[in-house]
Amino acid sequence: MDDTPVRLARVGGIATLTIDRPAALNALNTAVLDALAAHVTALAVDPDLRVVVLTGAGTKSFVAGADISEMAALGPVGAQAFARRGHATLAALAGLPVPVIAAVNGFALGGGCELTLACDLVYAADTARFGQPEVKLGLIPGFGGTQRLARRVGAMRATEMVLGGRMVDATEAKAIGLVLDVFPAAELMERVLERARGIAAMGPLAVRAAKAVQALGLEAPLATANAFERDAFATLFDTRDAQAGMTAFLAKRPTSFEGR
Ligand code: CO8
Repeated sequence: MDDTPVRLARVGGIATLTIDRPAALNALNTAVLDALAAHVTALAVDPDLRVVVLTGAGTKSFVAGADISEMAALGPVGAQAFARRGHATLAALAGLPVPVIAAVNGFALGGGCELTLACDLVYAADTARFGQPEVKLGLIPGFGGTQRLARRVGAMRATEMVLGGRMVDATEAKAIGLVLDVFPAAELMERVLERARGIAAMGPLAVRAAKAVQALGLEAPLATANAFERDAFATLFDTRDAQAGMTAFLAKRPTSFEGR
């Protein structure tokens, strides 16, 4: 039996990673973080990869946070190492060259909410609930939640979530920009895969360039960011995909991209 805590399924260019520890509501322990990191490292250098979808096993939880039983035994030195492991894994996930989509099938709490924040697109089941409840444990978010949450939903809403530990349901999560769309739980994966297939059908070099330019640009002054865009735009004209895409448009026929 395959007992890895993170399963990888590949259909064409779409890789689905499923965090599979349902007995602990898919909580992130060292084994899960290491398995996730190993998959991400391999996917990062896969030229045929188009989209990554991330979800949790079962119907109740996406990820209910960092593993509290593992954390309870840590002192500051161990906690520093655990936080570094989490930060490195989430940074590698966020830094994948293709879009990463979270399909949030239930609780996304603490490190689970932070995991969604490292994804480019977040879709949720109507049963999903989000929160940063670390303050209830006498802690603060340790996998980037104090930083990425404010960048995604704005500082004041993030402050309320991080300081108050209140959970938000899927409808509120959509209203505040934590989630892009909410689907009936039974339809979540199919609807997310539909979106993933839509992106996977686009020019893959263009999709990668758009993600990279936007991510870099958001960290840079606007003039620098626009310069990144101009260069990436121009470089794409040297690809067969761009030539094929524009030629096909003018000939009024569909294109299939080669990724070259
Ligand atoms: N860690 C470990 N085990 C967990 C976790 C978790 N985060 N969440 C749930 N479980 C386990 C429960 O202990 C339980 O195990 P068992 O059956 O052996 O008793 C099983 O999963 C089922 O959980 P419940 O019985 O509690 O299920 P309920 O439906 O009653 O409640 C909840 C569901 C509301 C999700 C509840 O389980 C809960 O509150 N979980 C904890 C949520 C939480 O506080 N998450 C944040 C953790 S802290 C964090 O993520 C910090 C991230 C950065 C760390 C940086 C490192 C230094």
